[in-house]
Amino acid sequence: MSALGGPAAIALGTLTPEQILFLQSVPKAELHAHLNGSIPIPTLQELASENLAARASSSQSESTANDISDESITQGIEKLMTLQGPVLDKIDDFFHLFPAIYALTSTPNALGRATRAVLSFFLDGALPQCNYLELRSTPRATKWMDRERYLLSVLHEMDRYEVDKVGLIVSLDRRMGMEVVEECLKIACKLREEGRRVVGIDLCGDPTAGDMEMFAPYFAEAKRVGLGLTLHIAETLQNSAEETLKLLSYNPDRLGHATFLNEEAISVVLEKKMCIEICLSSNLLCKTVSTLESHHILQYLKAGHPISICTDDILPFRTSLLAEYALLLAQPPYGLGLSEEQVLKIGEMSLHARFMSSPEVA
Ligand code: 6MZ
Repeated sequence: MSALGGPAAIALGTLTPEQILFLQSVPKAELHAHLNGSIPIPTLQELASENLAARASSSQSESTANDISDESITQGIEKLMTLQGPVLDKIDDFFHLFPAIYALTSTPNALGRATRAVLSFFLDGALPQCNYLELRSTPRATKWMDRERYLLSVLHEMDRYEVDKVGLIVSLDRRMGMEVVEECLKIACKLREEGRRVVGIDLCGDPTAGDMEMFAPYFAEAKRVGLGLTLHIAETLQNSAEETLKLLSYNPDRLGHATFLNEEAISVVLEKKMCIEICLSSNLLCKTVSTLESHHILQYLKAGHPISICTDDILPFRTSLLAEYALLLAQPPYGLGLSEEQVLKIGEMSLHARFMSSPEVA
């Protein structure tokens, strides 16, 4: 809790103890959380100091080969530790936060520890954040592991939990080349066939990068083998209407952000009942939405359209799922002032939009 800051923490601070207990009791799913953006600060700190100590004791050439410099890691981690309130001037700044984190999760062991801490944050303790988690991550090949090993390290940590508690979404990055996309998809399908808990495919990364045409056969294949499909879409004003319609034509089950949809896109989304993964703090702090009152969540609530409240990246956004739900219940201007009944309904919608088909969630 001490790591909370920003609009969601303020909203949480305005609630009574009874209201907080109510939010904790709401059955809900976290469906949009990026692994490397969700590492709790103490774990990140541990990984950073171990990484720097290991670099200092190994030879200079080995520690810096194919990698970022010690200074960049130190500066990057320092920045992540000290982020407060409105974090970023614009969404582009957000993606520069990741190279330092990636340098700390580049071995199977470190990635496993980071995953364990993220799963524990969401699922453990007397008052877990959610009843069900779909955690997503982009398979990375490093000096110490290939992409399959990356996913196996994450899945290994998930195996500590019941199957109806957590599933893995494999993220494809918009910046990936065709060969890498193909490789990631192949591994995802293979692991799923082997009975591992890979539940879906995501498209993420810098919203201004990449050629969306290229993904067509891969998304079709993912759907064919029964994987869920969720796409980051229209996250910034720069995303063109053509690109958005192209992505919608792949028939995704869910959409990440969907902030800048035009009338035509909205009508497709409403007609096909595609669930919108809403990340309130993320949008406010990346400045893609200026105020809560102008957030697109309101139009979907009004239409009774399926949505799911999500955290996106608790590390830079200094939030939690409980704090995101506080933004629903808190009175304006700190929150949307929704009723408890509405909040319960939203929690129910998130469980309903899971990719994993399991009859009951504890
Ligand atoms: C788009 C995002 C994101 O996959 O390495 N990521 N992509 N929009 C966002 N909202 C602001 N937040 C995170 O987790 C980190 C990666 O997730 C994507 C970025 O590609 C980031 O590098 P993984 O576990």
